[in-house]
Amino acid sequence: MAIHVSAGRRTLLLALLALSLFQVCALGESAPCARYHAGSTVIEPTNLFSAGDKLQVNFTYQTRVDQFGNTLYCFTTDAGVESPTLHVHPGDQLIIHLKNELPKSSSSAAMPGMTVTGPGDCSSKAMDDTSVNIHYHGTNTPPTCHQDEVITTMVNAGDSYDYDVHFPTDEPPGLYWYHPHIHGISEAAVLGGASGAIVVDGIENVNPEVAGLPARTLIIRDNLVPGNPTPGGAIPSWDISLNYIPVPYPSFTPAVVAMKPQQKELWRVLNGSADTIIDLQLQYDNVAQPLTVVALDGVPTGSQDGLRLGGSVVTKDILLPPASRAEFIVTGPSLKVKSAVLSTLNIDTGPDGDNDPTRPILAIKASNGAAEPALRIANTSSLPPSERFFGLANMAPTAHRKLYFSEVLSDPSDPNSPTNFFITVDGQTPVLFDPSNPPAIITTQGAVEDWTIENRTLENHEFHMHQIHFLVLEQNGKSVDTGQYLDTVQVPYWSGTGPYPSVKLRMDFRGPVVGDFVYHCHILGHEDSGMMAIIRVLPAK
Ligand SMILES: [Cu+2]
Repeated sequence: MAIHVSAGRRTLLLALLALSLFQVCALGESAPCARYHAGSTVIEPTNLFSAGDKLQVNFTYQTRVDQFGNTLYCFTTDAGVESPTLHVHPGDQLIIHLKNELPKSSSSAAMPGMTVTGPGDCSSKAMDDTSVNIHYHGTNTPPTCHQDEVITTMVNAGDSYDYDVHFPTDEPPGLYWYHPHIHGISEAAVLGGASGAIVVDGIENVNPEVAGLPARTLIIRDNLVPGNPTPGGAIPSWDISLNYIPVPYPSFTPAVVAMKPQQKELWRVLNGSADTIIDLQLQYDNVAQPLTVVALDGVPTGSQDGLRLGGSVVTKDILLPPASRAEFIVTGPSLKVKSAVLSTLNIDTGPDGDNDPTRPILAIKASNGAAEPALRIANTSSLPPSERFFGLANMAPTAHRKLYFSEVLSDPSDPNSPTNFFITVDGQTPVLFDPSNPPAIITTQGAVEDWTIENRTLENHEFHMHQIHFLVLEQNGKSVDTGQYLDTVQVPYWSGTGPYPSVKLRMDFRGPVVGDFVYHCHILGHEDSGMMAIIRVLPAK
């Protein structure tokens, strides 16, 4: 059949062809799992918004090996959009139709013995190295089948699975994220890049300081360093990227963003790394700039315990353990600033820890003609939402527990044998995570518990609790009165002598969440090696 194209349409087609060629040129390698060249200008993830209390999206899970030999993974929509930012409101449903399009597994189970069986399973599957599921990190959604359940849900190559995740009406507005959570291969999936942001909209109603600001979503991920050089000095344990723009060793060429001079913007930064700890600092001509923090781990700062309006916190660096999020207001550089760089500062991870050195992430170019980000925060439109943590700080805890991180060589006589990683309730026998393990902790809905988490190892660990946030009460036995709620917190390494470093956390089980879910170290290499356990919350009588 002949196709007749009018002159006007021909011009349009040529323009579209030129645009697609430009897009291909901007990409280091293209679909699936597109990645950009080092030094590229930041492109925001596509924003998808809920309508009529629902956001519905189709995700395919795909993979390829890049030119460096790294295995990439990605969630892609029907329109070919990779890792979109999913915007919902409190009370919304997030519906994801997931199709696993990985090639069928050619190997046996990635974790022999990890076959999930028994009543209550969300999918009666044997795990293999293609298995995937989705964790809705930080959200206070139910840990039940087809929602935020990660112990038994596995979707293998060729299979489909429908998520229908119900956000509570009192979900704090802020930044959350999604990523695969299959025990044994979670690190590989997240290093591969299969992650994206979830935004619960409405932060302007809690902290009016952000109302009307242009906003950016910036996602830091990590990946294997090509060539596998031995970490140390300037050689990081992992390379990092920003919105899929690599910041590779040894050049550490940062990604680039253009801003109007001295423009105020809200930056939502997710440390979506599998293993890398980040300490953000913004420097203009080598001088650290104030960062006005408005939310951490999805919870507006200063909004707790009856103070329903949030309060900003000004700081000059922000520690972001893997999985953590910070939302802060940045004032762009003036035209006189010669060097404006967002960096991560060196992390002291301990004698057994990774090497997470200082390196730049993002260079800001001030320009009067700079385009504004696609997203702008709404103006304050309604009253602050109900406060899910109301009164928690002043409640009497119903239980105290002590847990600890530990590491043991799998063959104590062989220093080169793999390390087993444990998180254990003090008094119990350390056991590696297995989905068929019984719950290590059983509690009841309505409980308010104080947990002390000790680090008895020579490297940092990052305690993450699914389903609920916690209030940080103490660090190393000394009270901290920031009043901040988090879902992930760093427990620094033990030096080998003296008391174990610790944090004391107040767990809030007063909400609707019941069922089995997990807590673990969010350095995913540690989690995959056993550092995870199950808690069961029984319904209130
Ligand atoms: Cu750890």
